[in-house]
Amino acid sequence: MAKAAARSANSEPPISNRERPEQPGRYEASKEELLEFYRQMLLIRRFEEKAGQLYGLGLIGGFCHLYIGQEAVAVGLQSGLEIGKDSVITGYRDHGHMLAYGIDPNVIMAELTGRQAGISKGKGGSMHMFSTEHRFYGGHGIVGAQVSLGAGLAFKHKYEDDGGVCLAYFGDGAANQGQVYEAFNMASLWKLPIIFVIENNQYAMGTSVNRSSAEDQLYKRGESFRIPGLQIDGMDVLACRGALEEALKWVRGGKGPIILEMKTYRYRGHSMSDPAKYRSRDEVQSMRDNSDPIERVKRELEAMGVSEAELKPIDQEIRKIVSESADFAENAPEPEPGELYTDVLVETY
Ligand SMILES: Cc1ncc(C[n+]2csc(CCOP(=O)(O)OP(=O)(O)O)c2C)c(N)n1
Ligand SMILES: [Mg+2]
Repeated sequence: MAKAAARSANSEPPISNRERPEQPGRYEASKEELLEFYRQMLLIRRFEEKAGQLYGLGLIGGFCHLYIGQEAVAVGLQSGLEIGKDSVITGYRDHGHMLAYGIDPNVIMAELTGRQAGISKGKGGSMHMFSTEHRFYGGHGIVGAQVSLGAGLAFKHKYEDDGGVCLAYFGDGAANQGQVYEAFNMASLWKLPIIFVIENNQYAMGTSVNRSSAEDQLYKRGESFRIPGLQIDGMDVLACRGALEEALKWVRGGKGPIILEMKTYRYRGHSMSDPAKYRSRDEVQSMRDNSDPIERVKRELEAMGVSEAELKPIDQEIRKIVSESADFAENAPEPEPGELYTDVLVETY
């Protein structure tokens, strides 16, 4: 009986005996690559700071969730994808992921200020940005929904045999949502090419992962579905990229889905309206002082012989790009009233 119970229903060996991905090492970046990672992370940091300012000035309406602190995750992971072949989908904290994919900061900022030139014609705002050209499928406000949609994108990759992989991001809070596990089941059963990325920034809106999760080691959440998981330092861009390489090997090798739990931290509130009563200032300051992903890359660059003076032009270039994006977003016209009637799905079901 015990023997029979140990056998898998689909005749594959029990999970304990199965092949597992290796714990990935840090990616060995060239100086040029590391400089590019630095540039991209700094762009996200400065862009988000500016978005925070514009929000404070009343130029951005609705919700706005900043990515400050988490930059290494999007940059490290997406630097290893093939734009236009692989697909990406995420939740509402999406500006950083778009920037990491090289999407024009002007059209992202213009979307934030609700202008016609915005990437969703000013009608999506912070949480609903898409670039089908990049196969970037949002930007979703419903917690966890992007996981099921991501499974759908992965199904399409498999169905069309296009060699692509879907990278589906979600948070530690979303990891407790039911539909996530329905998606896990199907993705594993059909061996879909999908990397489930849990951005564990330690908090949902105001609840810490330990308070809300019976199993807070989120990389283990796929065990019941035969999806292996890896826990990664999400404050280290090279660890993130190393993880992506291992995950791609697994998924492109036809072995089905994999989970990457990225241990990261958000410095700012959940959204721009967050009373921040659930954690101390000291905790945030300590993360900023000891684990900042950008400072870390700076130190690595220094070790490679790149001086502070060599980084200055990059900092200046980024400030210019961000300030131009804000000017563009402030001065671009709002959508015409007629736009209320376009891009609206009206059908009878
Ligand atoms: C289905 C659903 N339930 C609740 C909410 C409200 N809500 C928005 S964000 C959030 C917390 C999600 O936290 P997490 O998944 O950790 O993502 P993070 O904000 O940390 O990136 C909640 C509960 C929602 N948008 N959708
Ligand atoms: Mg979270």
